This record gives sequence, C-alpha cells and structure tokens, in this order.
Amino acid sequence: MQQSLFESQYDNTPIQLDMPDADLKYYPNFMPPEQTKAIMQSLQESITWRQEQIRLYGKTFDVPRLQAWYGDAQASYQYSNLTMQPLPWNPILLALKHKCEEACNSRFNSVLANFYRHGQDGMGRHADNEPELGRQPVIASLSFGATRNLDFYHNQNKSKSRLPLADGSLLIMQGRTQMCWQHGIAKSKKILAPRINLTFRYIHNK
Ligand SMILES: O=C(O)CCC(=O)C(=O)O
Ligand SMILES: [Mn+2]
Repeated sequence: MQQSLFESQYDNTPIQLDMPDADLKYYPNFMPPEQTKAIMQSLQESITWRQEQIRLYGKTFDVPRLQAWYGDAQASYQYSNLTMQPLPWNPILLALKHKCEEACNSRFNSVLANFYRHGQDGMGRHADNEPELGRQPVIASLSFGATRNLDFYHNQNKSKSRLPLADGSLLIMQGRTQMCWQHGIAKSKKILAPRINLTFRYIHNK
C-alpha cells in the first residue's frame, strides 16, 4: 500500500459534534471509499495481532478483540494493567499516521490497533486518560470495516451519546473529552463483519 493511494479527490468535511465538556470532530469520509477495503485487508495482513489477556478477580480472561501496539521505540504504554512495548512502524501505519497528523495538526508517536472479529468483540467503558497521554490528549481514531457504535458516558451527569463510526471515518477526540467522558464499543449479536480501529496517540515518557 503506497501513500500516494490516499491522495485522490474525495469529500473530506469534518463535523463538529455537539457534546458538552467534549471536543469531538468527525470526518465520515476521511479515507477515499474506494480504498477502504484494500486498506483494511492490508492492515489485517501486515499487523502482528495478539490475543491479550487480563486478570480480574483472580481469574484470567481473553480480551474480546485482537490488539497490537506500534510506535517509536521510546513510546511504551500502560493499558488495562498491561505494559505494551511498541512494535516498529510498518509502511501502511506510518502513511496513515502522517495523514492523521495533517488533519489534527498534531504529532503522534504510537498507535493502538484493535481488531474486532465480529459483533461479539467489543471494548468496555474507559477513558484514554493515562498520565503519559497528558491532560488533554489529542487522539485520532480511524475506523475500517463494519460500522460499530462508540458509546460515550458522561462522568458526572450520566448522560449518554452514541456515535456510529463508519468505514473510512476519522474521529478526533481532544480537549476535555477524556477528562469528562468515558467511551466503549458496545457488543452486538447482529454484526458479523470485522472492523479494525486505529487510535493514534502521543506518549510523553520521562
Ligand atoms: O474501537 C474503537 O473505536 C475505540 C477504541 C478505543 O477506545 C481505544 O483503543 O482506546
Ligand atoms: Mn479509548
């Protein structure tokens, strides 16, 4: 997959989502629609996917999705009690990183890749608020494949907001979003098709 493949003409207009205490910008067609299938396939094949496990109440569980962590060598990261050492960038991840950096006007030094094999894979409620991300992180979230709902839960007033993340879309989460809201990917029995999500981040290590 060449970076030049991303350079065709397409509608790339962001929508500023109206949620209190959050700063969310959504690009429904960030990637050219005719290229998303090939990109998804390339990500599926080129990423070294891992089945991570998590210990809860003395028992070990498989995390309900496959994951991988790529980035600059110094960008190690704590995630759900796991220390993740990044794998070195591969060409497609690097090309997508550059495209997101341009859209966000921010630098990223790492990416968490999540592979949801079907609707029974998901991600529980959490905030991306680890100290190494800084107080108001800019996070670029790129999605490919099946549309899945990203549910937001306000920390104080318990309001909820549902954002379906489409194939080829980019969601920029920034400002107070991680301080004031949690988010998660709901499971669904109806969804059979796979999805890949990439969240580009900047890790500040001492
Ligand atoms: O799959 C998604 O859209 C969300 C992923 C996410 O929240 C994360 O990687 O921290
Ligand atoms: Mn997250």
